[in-house]
Order: sequence, then structure tokens, then C-alpha cells
Amino acid sequence: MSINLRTVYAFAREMYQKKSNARIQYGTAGFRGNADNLDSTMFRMGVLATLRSRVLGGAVIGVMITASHNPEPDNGVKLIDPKGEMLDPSWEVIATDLANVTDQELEEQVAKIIKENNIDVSSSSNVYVGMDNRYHSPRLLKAVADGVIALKGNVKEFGIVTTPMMHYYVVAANTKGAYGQPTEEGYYTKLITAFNALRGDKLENGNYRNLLLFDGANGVGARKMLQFIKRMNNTLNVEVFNKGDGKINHECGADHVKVQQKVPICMPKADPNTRCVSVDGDADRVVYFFTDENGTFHLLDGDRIATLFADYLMDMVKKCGLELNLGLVQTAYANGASTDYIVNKLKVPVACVPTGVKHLHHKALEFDIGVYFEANGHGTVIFSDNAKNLIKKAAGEGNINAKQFLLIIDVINETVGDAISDMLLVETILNHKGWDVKDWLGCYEDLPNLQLKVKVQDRNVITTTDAERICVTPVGLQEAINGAVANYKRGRSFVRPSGTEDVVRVYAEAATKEDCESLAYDVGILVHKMAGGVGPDLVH
Ligand code: G16
Repeated sequence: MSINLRTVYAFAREMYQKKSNARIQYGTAGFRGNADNLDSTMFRMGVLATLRSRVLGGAVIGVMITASHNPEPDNGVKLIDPKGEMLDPSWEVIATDLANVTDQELEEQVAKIIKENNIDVSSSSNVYVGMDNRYHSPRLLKAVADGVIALKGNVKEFGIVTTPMMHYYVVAANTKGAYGQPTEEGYYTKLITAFNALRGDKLENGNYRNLLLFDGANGVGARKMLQFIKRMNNTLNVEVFNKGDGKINHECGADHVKVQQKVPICMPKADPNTRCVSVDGDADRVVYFFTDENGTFHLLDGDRIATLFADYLMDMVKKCGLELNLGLVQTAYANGASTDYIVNKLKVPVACVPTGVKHLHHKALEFDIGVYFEANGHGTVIFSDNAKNLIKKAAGEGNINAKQFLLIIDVINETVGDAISDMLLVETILNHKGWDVKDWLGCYEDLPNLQLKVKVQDRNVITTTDAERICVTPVGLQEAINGAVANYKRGRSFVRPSGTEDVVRVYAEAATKEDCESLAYDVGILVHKMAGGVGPDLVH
């Protein structure tokens, strides 16, 4: 196969011209921004994915068009490596350079990548592409596909899918079906078969009621949940809201519920203590919530889900009589009370890494069973080959608990955080324990916490270290934060530049709600003053 790199330039010149010279930066989960400016970036990421596949011997690479939790005008791209992980960090640099060269420099830049990575351009290349349900996603998906075609790669389009479905397809294809069939039906079948077998005919148990209200964030998660319901034989009674009539993530979805700590719009007034669940725009995050008999809102976030999983899985390991180590990975956003509970009550090793699933996933690989969750509800569980082999062996020898453990593994989408898969595991555990939301909430008491956003001229002036817990620049800001924190009992606060929005994030927690709010505002004002704040001081 002969490839003429001139074709890449021709596509760029005719259809995907770079509209702006403003530098685009590879963020927490890929490139993200206003959809009007992303055509050229998407085309170039199609080119990049094709080259990445060639470097890896033709393995399938995934490209997901989504801006996840961001508002409707935004879009973005997430790149998926062959094992379902986010794009390798060494290629983030290559992607950034490719996204930022001028149209005239593009051909030369592609030639440079080919040369430096020793790529055989005549070898086969396979790219899977999917998108969320934003109105600009089809246009941007076509740009990615054209990028693949420009380099004569094979492109397969999956239409509207959740981000975790794309990760699943990539791994299913690369493992030749060992992980599951790389189709939409294959995905549903794997998760539903395991969930139904785990549930058996005991749909209610103890305090657990078979009713769940689902907030779909007007995103693709709502559509796919409806598909699950059709195939589930009523094993889980789910009512879906925010199905797509309103704007994606607008006053609904997992990010809104977590940050604002309130019920999303368009949810019905349910009986007190009814379990409610919220996913984000591309269904890779999940949080639970409920309102009690006094009308008080309660959040069960990623930290709660992580502790529920870790506790249950440790119990499974013990019941199976296996020697497997389990560890939990969090970020600085984890509530201090959850970390205390993990260390002192669960007695599980816990690690803290910077924000971004790529960091958590990587760290979790160090354990036989690695549970990782961001407080915002982004996470999953991964099992080492050693763990899987030991569990399979025990099941083969007739160990009933190990057989159940294999079903648990099957209901988990190990490739990345998957809101629906995580939700099915939460429902399984609550049902097995006979728990309602109050039993779950009673495990530990969260410290009041609050997140704020501060607009600054250039968020990159903020740099951090120690898993984002210490601010290095602007010089003096950390000392000022320390001074503010010292005024509050159990106070903790940190700041970091967002990698998905043009803001600086402020996190604060303290012993009381009033102290926590006051600390967050103190620190927010410090950021505004010392890091070049623009506009109003703070955005909630
Ligand atoms: C992405 C990442 C998450 C991260 C979130 C917010 O989530 O995958 O790991 O927590 O962005 O990142 P930041 O604080 O840097 O803006 P999503 O669901 O938006 O893709």
C-alpha cells in the first residue's frame, strides 16, 4: 500500500483548516473546548490514531467524541489505547504537537512522527470511532474518520455510544472476543447475564427495595439505560429521567449533583429515602443520592462507591479463602472521612494520585485487586491475571463463592469507569447486604466539603505537586492557603487548574458546613488575587 502524505494536507486544506492559532492543550482526558473550533483537531486525531495503531502492530485504537460533563456547546476527544487505557502519556505529547502545527506544517509533522517512531506506513491500521449525542458530534466524528481515511487506515464507526462502551469494544476486539463480543449486544449481554445471575430471584432483600430513579443527564447514558431495561427482564426496576429532552448536563447529571449537592431538575418528588442515581453526559461517572424524611439531600459519591466495593470484595476474597492483596486509589478530592474509614476500619492500603483516570488506573494495576475512584464518581475495579487465575481455579474446584466472584468480575467493566456497570455492582452489593441508602450512608460521616471555580487569565500559572495537594506556583499561594486552613477545625484545601474547563478548581473541607464554605471562599479569593483572577471572584 502506498501512502502519499500530501493527501493529509489536501484534506486539511479543503475541509479541516485550522481556524485559530491559539494553543490547544491536551487536558485531563484529551482535547476539549468549544465544538466550533475542533474540526481540525478531530481530523488530526484521526491521523494520530491511525499511526498509533500502526506502531502497535495494527491493534485497534479507539476514538470517542465527547465533552463528557461539559456544557452543550463544548465537545472533545478521548483516545483509547489497545488495553482500554487512556492514550499513553508519551503520545499525549505527540498528539499536542500534531494538534498545534499550522496546516502548512502538517505534512512535515506527520512525516516526523512516522520517522521517529519507525512506523511502517504500509502496515494495517484499525481505528474504532464513537460519539455522544451532542448535535455537533456527527460532524466531528466524520472529521476523525477522514483522518483515518487520509492515511488509508480501516475505520469502524459505532454511532452513538457511551465512552465506556467504546473502551469495551476496543478491548473486546483486541482480545479476539475473550473479554466479550465487540458489539453493542455483546456489551449488554456480558453485563446483564452476570447481573441477573448474581441477583437470582431475590429482587428485594432486607431493607433493599427494587426501585431506582435514574438521572441520564440528557446524555447517551439515558438512551443506553433504556436499552438495558428492555433486555433485563425486570430484574432491576429503573425509572429513567432527563432522557434527552433538555440540554446535556444542564442542571442535571453526575457532575451537577456532586458539585452543587442538590437534586437534578426534572426528577419526580419521590418517597423519602428512595435510591436515585445520576450519570454524566457520556456515562463514565456515577453518583447516588437521596432525600430523607426531613427533606435533607444526601450524596453518596465516588468515595462511597469505592468503599462499598472494597469492603465487599475483601469479604469475597476471604470467603473464597484466597491470598490476594486489594488496594484503593483516590485523588486529593477524596473526603478525609472516607480515607480515615478505608485506613482505620477497612484496613486497606490507600494511594493518592493526581486527578485523571489515567493516573488512577495506572496505580491500581499495582494490586491484585485495584479499586479506583475519583470522588466525582469516575472509577472501576481491575483484577490482575494472577487474581483472575486463582479465582477461576477455585471456581473450577467447586468453590461456590469463587463462582459468584467470577460473576462479579463479569459485571464490572474493567476497561474504564463505566457508570452503568458500576451502578449494577452497587445494586448487587446493596441487595446482597439487604441495605437501603441509609445503611450505606451510615458507614462513615462525610466531612462537609465544597468545590468552587475561579476564572483566571491563564490557569497554567497554577502548578502543583504531591498529587496536586501542594501548590508550587504562584509562589506564596500555598503559604497563604496554609494560613487560611489553620483557622478551621479539620480544615483542608487545595487548588489546581482544571484540565477540562478554563478555570482553577478550589476544594475545601472542614468540620462544619459553615467553616467549609468560609474556607472555600477564603481560598478562592486568594487564588483570584494571587493568580490573575478575572471577572467575578468565584463561580459555584
Ligand atoms: C474527566 C476525567 C476525570 C476528571 C474530570 C475533571 O472526566 O476523565 O478523571 O476528574 O475530567 O477533570 P478536571 O478537574 O481536570 O477538569 P469527564 O467525565 O469530564 O471526562
